[in-house]
Amino acid sequence: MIYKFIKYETSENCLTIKLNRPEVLNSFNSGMAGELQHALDSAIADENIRAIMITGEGRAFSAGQDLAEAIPKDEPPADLSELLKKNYNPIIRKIRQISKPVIAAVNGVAAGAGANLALACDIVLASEKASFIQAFVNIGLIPDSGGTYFLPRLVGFQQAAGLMMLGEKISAGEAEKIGLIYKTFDESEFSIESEKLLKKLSQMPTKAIGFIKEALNRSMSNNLEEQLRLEEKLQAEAGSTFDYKEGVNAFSEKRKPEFKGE
Ligand code: LHQ
Repeated sequence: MIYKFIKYETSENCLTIKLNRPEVLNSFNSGMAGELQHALDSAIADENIRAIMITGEGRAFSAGQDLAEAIPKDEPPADLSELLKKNYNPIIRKIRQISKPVIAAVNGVAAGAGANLALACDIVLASEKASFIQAFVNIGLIPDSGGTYFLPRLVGFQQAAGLMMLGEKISAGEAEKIGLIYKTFDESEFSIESEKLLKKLSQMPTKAIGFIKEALNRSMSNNLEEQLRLEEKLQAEAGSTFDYKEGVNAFSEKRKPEFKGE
């Protein structure tokens, strides 16, 4: 597929997906949402891809829904539940279900559904120039794209309520401090560090990372007993991979492991 609104760039076992509508701060029209879904499906199917990064072209990560498309002039208002069903929810499900690590490299402002797309990813890195806004309430809406699920689980009820109800911008540094994101980098280091992490993840035991992701997903709703049983099952699967044998052999032979993702 030839993409118009995103860039799809592979290198060795890495995939970088760049949201590419910089003139409107990479806000989502239906075309971009469809292309991102297609790109994630390709990443799921391509065994060669072992780590994925989502980032933005230009000065923003994403300003969320393209408001010009959501509120067309002289036409009846769009059905917002349909927009969520068709455009955003499939993206959030795919990010959580894909058994490969997905990094959000937040290069600039991340607002509305753009912020919550980032928060659905496994590891969120940000440039010190970046910021996060639960902008929905500022236009009379509620956080969507999984925001009401991920936010309280990431930062607790109080911080989540404040962020969602007030719709104020917070800096990347503040986001790191409250546990909303993993790490912030100086602007000069951000690209290099994001690439480094993407490459590192692509060379790690991909199956184990997929199982870790499954365990994290399920820990959101499981009780301890259910989680202990899940760990038994997933550890048995991890223990039958090539990479487990390779990891143990490399340790005893005092060499660097060469994981294959198998
Ligand atoms: C935009 C946008 C934008 C179009 C900047 N759309 N053009 C789901 C389902 C259904 C319906 C509704 O929503 C959702 C989920 C959502 O995401 S709701 C939340 C939607 N997003 C927002 O409300 C954020 C709106 N944007 C902003 O508040 C600001 O642009 C931020 C704080 C992101 C950045 O501010 P600045 O750095 O000052 O940039 P700017 O405002 O000057 O924007 C630059 C250009 O980008 C500008 O166009 P222009 O032609 O004047 O240069 C904006 O109109 C355009 N743009 N966001 N979401």
